[in-house]
Amino acid sequence: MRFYIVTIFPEYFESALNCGQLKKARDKGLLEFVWINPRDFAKDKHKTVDDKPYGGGAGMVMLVEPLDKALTTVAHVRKKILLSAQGQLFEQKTAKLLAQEKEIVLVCGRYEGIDARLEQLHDLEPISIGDYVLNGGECAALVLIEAVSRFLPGFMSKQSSVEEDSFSHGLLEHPHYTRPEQYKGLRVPEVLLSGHHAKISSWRRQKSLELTLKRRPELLSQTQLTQEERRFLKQLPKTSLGKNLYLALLHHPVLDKFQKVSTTSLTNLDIHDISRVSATFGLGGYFLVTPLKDQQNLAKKLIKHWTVGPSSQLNPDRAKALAKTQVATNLEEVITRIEQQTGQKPVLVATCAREGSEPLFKVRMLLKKHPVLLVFGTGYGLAKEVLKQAEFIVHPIGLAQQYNHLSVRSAVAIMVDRILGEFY
Ligand code: 4H6
Repeated sequence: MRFYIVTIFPEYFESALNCGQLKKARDKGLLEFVWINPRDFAKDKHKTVDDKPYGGGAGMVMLVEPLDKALTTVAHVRKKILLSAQGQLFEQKTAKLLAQEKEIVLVCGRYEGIDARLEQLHDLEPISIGDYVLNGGECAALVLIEAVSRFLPGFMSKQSSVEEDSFSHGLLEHPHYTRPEQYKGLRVPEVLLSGHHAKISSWRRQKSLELTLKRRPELLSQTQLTQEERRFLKQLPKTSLGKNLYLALLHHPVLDKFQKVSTTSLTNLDIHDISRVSATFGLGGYFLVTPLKDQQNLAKKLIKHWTVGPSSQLNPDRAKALAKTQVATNLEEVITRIEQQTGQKPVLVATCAREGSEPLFKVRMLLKKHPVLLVFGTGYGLAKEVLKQAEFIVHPIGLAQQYNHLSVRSAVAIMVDRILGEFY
């Protein structure tokens, strides 16, 4: 495979491409590098390759002409890549794909950037190695070269190992051990000494799953897992954010259809279904909030019926769900009870079908450190005074639509899943 590297700093690559496996691959003729320096195509005697930006601003911009001329010398190459933070993300699968090419041109920008017309003159594919800014594309080009080269047949001493690496299965790699068997009292896991290949391979897969869940859970959603692997992940102890999340369903102060502050009645479906969401996600608690004594008594009677009454025997799942549902007179009482339970004042977060701008992700982040009380309104939504009391209001669900009349229990289920929902 041949890389053409367009750079004003060819010396940047010297040591990196003359070490270890890359050096070996070059010696074997597996890899070949050709440098093209835009400076060699500069017109003036000073070999200028940059100039001030039109429109003003700090720094300099790479001139289009030297780069255009440099690229014209490699016009026959199909794959031409511009290393740029504005590009598509470079991943293991990109590396594997690029390894199919015979020749690749890598364009490395410097200064503040490149005159945009270069991309109109040449078919360049912008690729980024990650969300950060570098002084130049050279370092990114090296990253790409190294990741791609590993896929070339004959590059790795043992070809199978590239397929066993992190990401090749969409998971993080399992830990490795070598001699001695014991170091400073730390032993190598027994299974690795057993010689039992099936057990070792199953242990490695499990470690790989564990590590991925802990550090990069989003990778699990893009990976094909077997039933057994899913079962394994399910039984792992959870870093349970759920127990820090509390729900309150407010029946006062809420708005009526004339935007007047009023009080609504309890709804049996909301009591049951939100309790079931609360149990399913292992939440800290669910509070039914109403100032009306007879409504409170009704709720308590209903909860008792399902948790200790005759139905608790017949329907133990429902008993479990309703066991965590409590009745409170107002929001202040809910806050006090959460404070008693956790030793911390909960962060109050409001929900509203009409306004609110904060992403639910913010709630997930908060849960790592604080209990959060997510407040839902009934009727035509929470009264202004409650919205004002809240730290922030989360973004309503389904905002693209004009129609926004989800039942509160549907909104609860969707929001809780978006906050805590597992990726896999
Ligand atoms: C092209 C255009 C790649 C290349 C502008 C390159 C990050 C990545 C560069 C620039 C890169 C990446 C010059 C803009 C320096 C900022 C070189 N940065 N820049 N993430 N920089 O892959 O100023």
